[in-house]
Amino acid sequence: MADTAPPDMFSLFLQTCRETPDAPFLIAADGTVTPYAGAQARVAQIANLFRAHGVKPGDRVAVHVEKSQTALLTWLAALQAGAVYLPLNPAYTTGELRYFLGDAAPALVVCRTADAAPMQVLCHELGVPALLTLDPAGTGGTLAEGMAQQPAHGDAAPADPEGLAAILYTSGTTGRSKGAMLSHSNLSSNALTLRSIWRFTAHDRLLHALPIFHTHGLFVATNLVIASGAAMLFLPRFDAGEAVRLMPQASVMMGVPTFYSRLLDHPGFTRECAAGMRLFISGSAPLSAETHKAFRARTGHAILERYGMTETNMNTSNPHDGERLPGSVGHPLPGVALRIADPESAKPLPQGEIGVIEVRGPNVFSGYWQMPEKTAQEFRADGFFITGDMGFIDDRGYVHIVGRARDLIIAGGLNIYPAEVEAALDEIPGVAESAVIGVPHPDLGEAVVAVLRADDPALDEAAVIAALADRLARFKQPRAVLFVPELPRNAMGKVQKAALRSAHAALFAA
Ligand code: MCA
Ligand code: AMP
Repeated sequence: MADTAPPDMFSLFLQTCRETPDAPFLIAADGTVTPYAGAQARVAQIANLFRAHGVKPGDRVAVHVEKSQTALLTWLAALQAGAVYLPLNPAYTTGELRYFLGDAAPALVVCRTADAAPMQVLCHELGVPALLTLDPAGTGGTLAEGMAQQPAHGDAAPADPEGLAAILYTSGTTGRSKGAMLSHSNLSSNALTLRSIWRFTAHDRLLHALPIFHTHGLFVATNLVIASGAAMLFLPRFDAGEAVRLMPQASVMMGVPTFYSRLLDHPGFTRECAAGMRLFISGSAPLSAETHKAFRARTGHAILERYGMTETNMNTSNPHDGERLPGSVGHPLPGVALRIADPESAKPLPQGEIGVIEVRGPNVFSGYWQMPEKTAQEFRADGFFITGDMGFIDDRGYVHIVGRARDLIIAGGLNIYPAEVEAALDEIPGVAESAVIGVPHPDLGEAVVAVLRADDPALDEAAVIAALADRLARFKQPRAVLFVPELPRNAMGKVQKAALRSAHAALFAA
């Protein structure tokens, strides 16, 4: 933990820029280096452009673009302008965006150049006053052109460390997605804690292949690199071949479990390839003990698994120096209180018993955007946040996650709530009822499967997938659609998802 009160996120960036302006910050796949001073200049240009488009402190800035260096710098530019950053998965459809933009009411949207026309219509409909565009490379579009006309310096809006820095939307088990409100100090305290426990220094080079619209790639990876004055080998997406090619230039990698299983499937991923690395970190979904062991056998490295949530940033981590236990997410971070409680009575449970994981600390968000009742439901009276993950603490203090109290599927590190997919399926003509489950998948960990009762015999899998195209981002769409005469129900009439999961557990068996 930081010795003093955590700073605001932009001060953390400025401090590194001041101390090591010439140190590399972003390194592209072709080797081009952007030093901290260069990034600072580009950030100031973008912040000035945002201001020229009317962005004021406290306004939301929504960004729905492909990963690029410029896209990443919009995060820091929003901070410089005193705005609240709202990153959105580029896979979201217009329907999904309408909700997020309507709810967050941003002052400015940055979208892909190719989406300019439909986004203009949407912004008009929702009363969003300003729109900028950015191409996938981050070098074209009105944002790239406009920033070039702006001065490469400028003041930062005064920031309150307890003020809002970002809103990240998470889906819900029922109803509407919720915007998790994250303060500067939520983010900076977590970055400083991780810097210390993972021993990050200015010598580190992080292989960054994660998306930048989530906590993992944006906050855990980027904020930690900035807080350490380290560099990132910044790749547009994860590709095992590219990771193998660039790994000899890196010292650390962060990934979801799929990254590690895909690396193990790559013939070029050898002990020599990983010899210069000091640390591999995994999170966002369970890393199987088999992958952990196979990775260690191949490379000699024990992957360090940690556990977090959008609402809480990082909560636990396996030790840097002690034993990294396969199948466990390690110990609570310094400054984070973690307990296991009975989900119904909320009573803390004795060590070793399984219950819901609850956390409290400087990392935990302040609540959901404009949803005070929802926020109140998910906190205990003493300030602990109810994660919805089920787990226990073993006799050595390691936390183990054994399941989820929420009906949630995690595919390739992305969360999918069955209720949202079921609602979209039920709207399709010919679907009488639906149940959506997650089943084991060799590449993604879990995959989405829809089980349907249809009242139109002509309805088939292709028609169902086609009908979902405009409603749900592709990663939420089922990988298989199964038709059944009846859904299994219990005496209360509730669909028995556990029975469906076990009946179809081998659907994607390798
Ligand atoms: C892509 N597709 C997916 C996923 N990703 N389907 C299900 N689950 C996914 N995760 C679909 C595409 O729509 C496409 O469909 C097909 O799969 C191939 O797409 P492609 O882009 O080639 O996939 P990929 O590049 O191989 O991506 C898979 C991936 C990626 C590398 C696992 O999804 C990824 O980088 N995931 C990381 C997510 C992440 O950062 N999560 C952190 C959340 P089609 O071909 O049919 O059109 S933050 C968090 O959870 C907390 C805080 C924490 O603890 O970190
Ligand atoms: P998100 O809502 O995208 O922030 O996802 C957070 C969820 O991801 C957590 O509530 C957990 O269910 C899951 N998660 C994150 N890290 C791990 C991990 N190391 N092991 C198991 N589940 C994890």
